[in-house]
Amino acid sequence: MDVKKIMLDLERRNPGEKEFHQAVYELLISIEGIYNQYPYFEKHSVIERLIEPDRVLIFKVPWTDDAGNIHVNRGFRVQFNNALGPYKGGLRFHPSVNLSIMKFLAFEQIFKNSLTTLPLGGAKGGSDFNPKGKSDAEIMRFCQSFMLGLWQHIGPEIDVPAGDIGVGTREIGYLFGMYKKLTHQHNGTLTGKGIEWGGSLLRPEATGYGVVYFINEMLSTQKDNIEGKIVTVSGFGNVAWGVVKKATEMGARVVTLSGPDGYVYDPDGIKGEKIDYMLELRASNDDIVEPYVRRFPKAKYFAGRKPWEVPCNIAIPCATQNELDANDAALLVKNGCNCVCEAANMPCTPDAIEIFQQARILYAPGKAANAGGVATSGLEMSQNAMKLSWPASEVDARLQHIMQNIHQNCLKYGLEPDGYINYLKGANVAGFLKVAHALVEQGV
Ligand code: NDP
Ligand code: 2IT
Repeated sequence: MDVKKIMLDLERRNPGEKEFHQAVYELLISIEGIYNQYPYFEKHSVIERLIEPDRVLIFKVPWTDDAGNIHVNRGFRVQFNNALGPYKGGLRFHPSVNLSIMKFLAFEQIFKNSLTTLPLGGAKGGSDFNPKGKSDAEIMRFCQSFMLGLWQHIGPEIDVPAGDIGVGTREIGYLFGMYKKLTHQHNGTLTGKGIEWGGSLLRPEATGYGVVYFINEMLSTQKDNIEGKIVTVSGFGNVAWGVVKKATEMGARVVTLSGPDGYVYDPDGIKGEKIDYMLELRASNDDIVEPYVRRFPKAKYFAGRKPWEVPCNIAIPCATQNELDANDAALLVKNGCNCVCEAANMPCTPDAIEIFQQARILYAPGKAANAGGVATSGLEMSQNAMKLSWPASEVDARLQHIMQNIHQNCLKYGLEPDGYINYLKGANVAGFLKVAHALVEQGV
């Protein structure tokens, strides 16, 4: 495989899409070795076929605000690859959304979904709509208009969207309501639905729970576990909430949360009513964490700073891509952090990852560690198809099993001669091999 040539071609054909280039490059350098062992991948042009999305939908999303003003946003759905199953992946509503971010997320989703062992292809979508400060009625009208642009391209056997940044149960409800009106069908086209009308128990918690299960697996390779560990977390959204809930339940002390405004440090740990308060903070639509210190005055607020300066055993970035850079990584290592686990998608820059790996500390990429969210979406699809609903204990047992399995696969392909586990390589190789074989077997 000529990585340099592939990247030059990719950059020429997709100019300016820096997040997409970053995600492809990260995969290529991990799989180069194994790829070269299978000459038939080259013969079947597997890489060329893998880095070009099957389909990119871009559509206009006009909507009216409460004052009667008309706004126009842009909607996206990148259906990247369906070799393993129907397209599957979240929708992100955030002003930063653009084609590059959609493509990087959809591309990563292919390998993440492959790792879950469930029959799921890879996709992502969303809009540059900013939900901040919008009324409930405005969110509803936006979601309805978004669905008008998307409904003909999705379906339980075609493409099954879900939530991501800015899209939770409320938005999935409005999207589903419009889909139902347009198609006259009540089916499993979206996941993350309300529990009373087709959603799966534990889907809201699943991404965060899965991350903590994965961390425990990582620590078990050092005959250790999460109990008693000091944990720093960034973000304060859905994923951060699940992480804090499970890590605290398993005996860790989570001492930070963050927003785009700065971070809060709570030396007593974020537990009990503070975890419930996270949901209030998120629902306030202000998107700042500063109010936390007014409610819990023992905590301290650091405006404009990132939580990675706080000494910890485990760091879990839960906010957004490229939020943890080389300076942050060096500081974490210097302060004795032994485990960095990505709960967000691609939160660590390539330089930061290199620092973790050179320091030989535990580091896991999002596509392995946060796969519990989409895996539980897959379990929601199964329950919808069977028209029944599993108890929380059954969903949780399946989730734990899936996370253990992903960890095993990372070990299988990521163990290095000196005993260090390269989770990045392990996840990329394990995720890639299944998709690559399927592409070859299904023909051009
Ligand atoms: P949410 O919208 O619930 O929360 C994201 C939060 O992080 C927002 O409050 C956002 O604020 C904040 N944030 C954004 N940028 C920063 C930053 N630079 N520093 C600190 N906080 C920031 O989204 P989720 O919790 O669902 O998603 C978080 C991450 O997890 C994303 O990378 C997502 O792709 C990933 N993920 C989500 C899954 C899911 O099931 N929901 C599954 C797997 C991964 P603001 O809007 O003001 O920027
Ligand atoms: O990044 C992700 O894996 C998600 N946002 C969840 C996708 C899903 O289909 O549940």
